Amino acid sequence: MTSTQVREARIPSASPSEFTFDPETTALLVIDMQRDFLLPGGFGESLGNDVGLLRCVIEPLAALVSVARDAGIPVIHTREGHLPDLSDCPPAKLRRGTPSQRIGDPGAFGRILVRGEFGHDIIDELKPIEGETVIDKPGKGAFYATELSDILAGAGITTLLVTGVTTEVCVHTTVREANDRGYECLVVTDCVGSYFPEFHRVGLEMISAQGGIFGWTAPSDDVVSALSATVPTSATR
Ligand code: TIU
Repeated sequence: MTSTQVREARIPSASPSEFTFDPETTALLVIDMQRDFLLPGGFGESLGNDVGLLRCVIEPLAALVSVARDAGIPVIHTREGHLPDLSDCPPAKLRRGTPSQRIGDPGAFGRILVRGEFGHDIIDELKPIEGETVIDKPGKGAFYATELSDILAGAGITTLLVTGVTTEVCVHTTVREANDRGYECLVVTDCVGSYFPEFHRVGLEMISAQGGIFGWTAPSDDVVSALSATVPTSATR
């Protein structure tokens, strides 16, 4: 056994209770901040959604990403989408949605949710920087049919700060997957968004209910404060 210094970050205000984490074993997950979901005139808006409800996430999330980069916390981005021949899209998923606006159909920003198309890529404000991992996922969860587990294990990551869109769909599915795999998850409340304010509110409540059944929640200001006030503590490993 060797004694090492652990930097402990604390968020006393987290729900349902104080959340502590070691920045050395933490990653920031940025889920599906893609043009198809967020740009005015895009796929999300064409389905009748108000993209403003998602776009309010951009500013606090960009700030959090910047702080994470400065703190040396890996930033991992995901994109929901499919191969051009849609061979990785189950027929059941393909059949969902409005008949004129399905995955693979032409949209304002290229074929909807198809890899390589303009609309499939991440918005300019949150563009990954060189060296950051981008996970292309065919499902709502970031673990299903992706290399995410291997990447996290390889980097010794045990805690995830989870952000992105949408709260009740891809964020929730990913947090549930992560929880079952043994990760500690904190969902950053103003850095996740939904087209449905009620789903957003209840979705966040569901994460931390029952003593943190899936994880913790806290606003980005508190995460940023915790990171800037990390204190080294002695630990035996
Ligand atoms: N990324 C993600 O959440 N994909 C979705 O399809 N979300 C919806 O809310 N539709």
